[in-house]
Amino acid sequence: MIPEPIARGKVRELYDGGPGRLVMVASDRISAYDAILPNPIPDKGRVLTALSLHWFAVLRDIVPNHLVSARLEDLPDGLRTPENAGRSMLVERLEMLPVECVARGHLAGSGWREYAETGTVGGHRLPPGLRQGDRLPEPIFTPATKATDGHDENITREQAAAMVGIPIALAMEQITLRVYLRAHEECARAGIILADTKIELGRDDGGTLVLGDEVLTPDSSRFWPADGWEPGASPPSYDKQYVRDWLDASGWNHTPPAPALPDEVVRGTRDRYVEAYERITGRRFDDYLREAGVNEVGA
Ligand code: Q0N
Repeated sequence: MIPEPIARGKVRELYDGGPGRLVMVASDRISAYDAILPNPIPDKGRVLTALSLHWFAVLRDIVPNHLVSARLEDLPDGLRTPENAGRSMLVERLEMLPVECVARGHLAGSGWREYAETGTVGGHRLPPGLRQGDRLPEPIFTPATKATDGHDENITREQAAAMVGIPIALAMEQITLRVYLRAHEECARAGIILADTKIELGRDDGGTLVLGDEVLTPDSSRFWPADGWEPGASPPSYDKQYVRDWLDASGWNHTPPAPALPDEVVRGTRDRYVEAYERITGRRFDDYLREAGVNEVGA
């Protein structure tokens, strides 16, 4: 019997994993312009899980993480299915902080919009004359909260401190900036710019801050190819630009339901996700699939 999720995000599900544990399952659903597209991108959830596992290992000396096991054999009955191979993580149940931890090294998204209006991002005053996509003088911590409509709302460091207390707010900021700096360095070696990233932290039983959720995936971060973008325009996202370009050309007005993607766009998008994994980790995605036990036909 397949259990019901205890929480369902746009693209991931969270299940009970036994005492003190949860199971996170990453689906192949893809969102664009706030809508879930009708067709999945084959293996997208596995690519994102593989990337998270890579980053958890790379970041281990900066912050402990919630991963207990990514082996299918370790999942509880009902979740040990071929479909879940390579896309599931057994994790430690944490008390999540109510603040999304964002680090930005380039101006994009809501950071760019806020700067264009006010000259500041999350209370940080930035130099005048920056263009969309420009690198910041140094990375900044711009926390956010989930607004009631499900969107993230940027808050100041002071507002974050009022929510979690000053010591935790300072620790959160230090961890987030260290994670960004380390990952930015690793991505640069692979010819990829990490424009920004969002991490989620929680506390374990002992009160230690622990890295949760997924980390440094295309759904939580902006990855740009280091070559082939000019500041001033909207820089291409490594993975989804292909989908956005096709949706734009389709004439869809961004009101759900979104149109179905042609097979060729689905294939092209999958290729981009796999390429992102291979460039960032220096490993073959096929090897990940084999090691994760994904070889059954139709899995
Ligand atoms: C938790 N979210 C928000 C999965 C991700 N280790 C944990 N312990 C307790 N709670 C959570 C985690 C984690 N990770 C995180 N919700 C609960 C993001 N979710 C949305 C749904 O899919």
